[in-house]
Amino acid sequence: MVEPEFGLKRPDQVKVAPDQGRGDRVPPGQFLSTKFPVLTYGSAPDIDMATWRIRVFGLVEREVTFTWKEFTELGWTGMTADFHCVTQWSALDNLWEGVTFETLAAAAGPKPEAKFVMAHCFGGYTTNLPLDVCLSEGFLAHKRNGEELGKDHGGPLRLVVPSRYAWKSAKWVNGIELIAEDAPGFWEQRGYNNNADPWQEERFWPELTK
Ligand SMILES: Nc1nc2c(c(=O)[nH]1)N[C@H]1C(S)=C(S)[C@@H](COP(=O)(O)O)O[C@H]1N2
Ligand SMILES: [Mo]
Repeated sequence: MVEPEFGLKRPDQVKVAPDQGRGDRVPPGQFLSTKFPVLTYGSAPDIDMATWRIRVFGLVEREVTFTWKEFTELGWTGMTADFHCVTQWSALDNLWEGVTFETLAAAAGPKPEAKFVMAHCFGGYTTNLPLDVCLSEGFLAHKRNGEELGKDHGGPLRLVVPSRYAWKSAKWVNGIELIAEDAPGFWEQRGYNNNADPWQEERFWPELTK
């Protein structure tokens, strides 16, 4: 695998996710975990780096598809962020390494009508997010705390969206689709809350939460 040349030596090279500035860092109903459990529906896909691609498509000025090498050359950086799983564990201060969503999106040029994102993954998983959320804090991560994600945590590349429950942090991401109207992804079609804000405990559809 191509190792991008990037040493996280200067703190100003690392983006800080918006939630990091909060006084209280653990959302209601969550407990702190020092572990990083694996949560996958089904099994982890087998991915061949030689044929790996990521595509940005939909409401864009120019559809783009990158090989792994091309992707690593887009602008390698870091982001520190907390991670909140709907099964109630939170892992704070993760250092993610990869490319910001903003950088990836800029390569394709979102059209003004683009308001939402559908993330697509190897294996067929999908999740939906507002485009403005993705642009401000979305991150395409290859490493966590200095280590490659590995097969179970979404390697070689996963989306990370710190301000939403972790099912929105799509593993094995291979497509970013920009759309005008919101549409539910895999878990959002199956009873998970569309917005998924951990600070509001938006875990499941309101009627299922009560
Ligand atoms: N492609 C894909 N992405 C996924 C999932 C999945 O099943 N498939 N599970 C989601 C859920 S429910 C959670 S909580 C997080 C867990 O990430 P982790 O296994 O790295 O802890 O990944 C999310 N991303
Ligand atoms: Mo989850």
